[in-house]
Amino acid sequence: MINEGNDRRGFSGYGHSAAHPSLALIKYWGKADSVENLPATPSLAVTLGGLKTETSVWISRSTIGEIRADAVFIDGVLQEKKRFKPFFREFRKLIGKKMPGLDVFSIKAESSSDFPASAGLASSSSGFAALACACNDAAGADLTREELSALARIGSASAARSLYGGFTSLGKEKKHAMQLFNENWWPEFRIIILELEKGPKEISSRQAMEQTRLTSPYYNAWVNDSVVLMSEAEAALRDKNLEILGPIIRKSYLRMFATMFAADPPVIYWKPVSLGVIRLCEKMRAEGFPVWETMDAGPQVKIFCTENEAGKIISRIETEFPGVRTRVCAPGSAPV
Ligand code: 2P0
Repeated sequence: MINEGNDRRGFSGYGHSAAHPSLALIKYWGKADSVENLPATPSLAVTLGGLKTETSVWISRSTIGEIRADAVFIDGVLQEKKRFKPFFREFRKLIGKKMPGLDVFSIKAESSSDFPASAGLASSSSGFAALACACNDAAGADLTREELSALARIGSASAARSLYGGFTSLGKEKKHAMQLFNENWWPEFRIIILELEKGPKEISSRQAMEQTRLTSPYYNAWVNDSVVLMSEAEAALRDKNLEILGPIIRKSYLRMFATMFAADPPVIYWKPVSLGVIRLCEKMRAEGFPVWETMDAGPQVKIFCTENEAGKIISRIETEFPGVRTRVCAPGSAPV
């Protein structure tokens, strides 16, 4: 919200947004362009209704010649500027085009999530989506959803998908994501998030992706194959058929990790407990439960199932892995 009305050079504003993270069914792993942050693979994801990041942004005027640094705090801790620089540069470019004369300002953001950050729970997706929306709100810029999605992508490619509710896709080398189906389209679809380890990941997904791209002999095969998996998954999702979608989800995450394991040095996010849960999912499938797991850049495991099965699956996990925190999510909405 702009507080100082017509005097564009004297403007200041406050904005707020809450966004849900985006969990990939078909994985993005690898960049086609690391400056523009364009994905080398297409991805298909669900927005997670049960988890959220809230962000407040304050924009304040700088007089010509005065330099005020931008600052981002996550849970009260000042973040490294480098991570946010390209995002803020892009935001200023957009504002400069839409609202000439409004490009000299500094930005302060405060963000917190109701789930652990940098632990493979997609906090950068909800983080940059909420930051894009809160910046837009603070500047009163009326950026379109596509512009916001492309802006969030500069921060983190998965964040482009968090701008939409329900089931989303981000095409190979595309600038913004799109919604495939909204959050009410498959109301029985559930995602169980297992918090197996709390600490931050040992290697950032950005660094791990680059290491994989540069050194894994399987990287090109992964990129080519992901296009095939994407079209198969879109068709299964359209039919709301978990029996067909599940095995495709499984291929996507296992093939992503196969390329990482083959990197030099290898990238290994898995912990013994992660494999334990994967084995339990196999066992439950053999017993006839439609449960399909996935993993991301961290040791946590996420399980896809339907509403009817969620309770039984959780009690089984609690019996075999006491102390593991579980959260059940339904498809979530776009940022507010
Ligand atoms: C995804 N992941 O599709 C994949 C699957 C992790 C595994 O997107 O470098 O934080 O900021 O664009 O989006 C995590 O990577 O990476 C991710 P950047 P991002 O959700």
